[in-house]
Amino acid sequence: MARQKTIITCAITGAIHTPTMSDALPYTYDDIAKQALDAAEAGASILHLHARNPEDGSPSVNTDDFAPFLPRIKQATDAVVNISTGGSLTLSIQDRINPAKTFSPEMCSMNMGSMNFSFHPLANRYSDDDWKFDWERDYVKNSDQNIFRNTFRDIKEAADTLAPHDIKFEHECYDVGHLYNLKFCMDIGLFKAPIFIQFIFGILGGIGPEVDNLVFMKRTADRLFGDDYRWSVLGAGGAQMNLATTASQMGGNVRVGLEDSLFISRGKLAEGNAAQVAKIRRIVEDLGAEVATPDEAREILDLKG
Ligand code: KMH
Ligand code: ZN
Repeated sequence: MARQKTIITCAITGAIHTPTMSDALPYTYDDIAKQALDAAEAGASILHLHARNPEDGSPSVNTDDFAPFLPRIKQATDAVVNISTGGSLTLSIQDRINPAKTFSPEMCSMNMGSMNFSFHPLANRYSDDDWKFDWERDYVKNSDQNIFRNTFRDIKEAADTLAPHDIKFEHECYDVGHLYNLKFCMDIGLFKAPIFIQFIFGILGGIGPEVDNLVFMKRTADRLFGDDYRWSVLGAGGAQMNLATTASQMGGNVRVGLEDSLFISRGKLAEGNAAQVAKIRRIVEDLGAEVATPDEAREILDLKG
């Protein structure tokens, strides 16, 4: 059987990193649009999008902060638009799903469990100047702001509200328990096959970025979902490229982008999203696989198109 092509998703800006961490992180409307188009041109067939407040780069779920760049992206590329429902950690599920509800994209994220959630400052530290943080202030005193809440009620609210829009979910699974949550939700009829799972490694609070863990997550998903799922891998931080490479060799799809990692190689910041897409595309193709076009991604993932 011919090997299925590899879908590259690019997550352009996210909500975890701050503009103080890298000059390349886009947060104005123009920059988000430009980097999204460059990423599509470089080979990304899916663009996973968050909005930010253009003044200070803080995460935004305000539809007024999506409206200036979404139509520009849709006009200038046929890449699949995927809108985040992750928003930021302190927001309610209603606020988080509002952009997807308003713009009804082909895809949106669906986070599959509650957890502690942060960028891993130690795993991504290459010099003493990197990623300074204050354990007492950032993690102990502000620990309520490190909880990413995705209870079953939240998941149901998101699924029920978005159901009429026929949006394909990118099921974000940050640990093996989230696969079991997803299976449970399928068993009770909340989500229907075929599903698309994003295996996520390297978030502080989730499963670590070791290849063993990728094999374990894949084996678990095979057991739980059989042929009813497609999958992709996202390594947060410095593990991004090696996990994406391994995933593509295992027959999976890949996600890169500055939402997930600011680096292009060990300790070196990426100049932009397109550089990461070009790098993983080169690796995927050098190792003998083919990259999917947006329409091929639509077919593989059974999108509304
Ligand atoms: N902002 C987050 C806490 C998603 O796009 O759905 C995680 C997140 C994932 O945003
Ligand atoms: Zn996201």
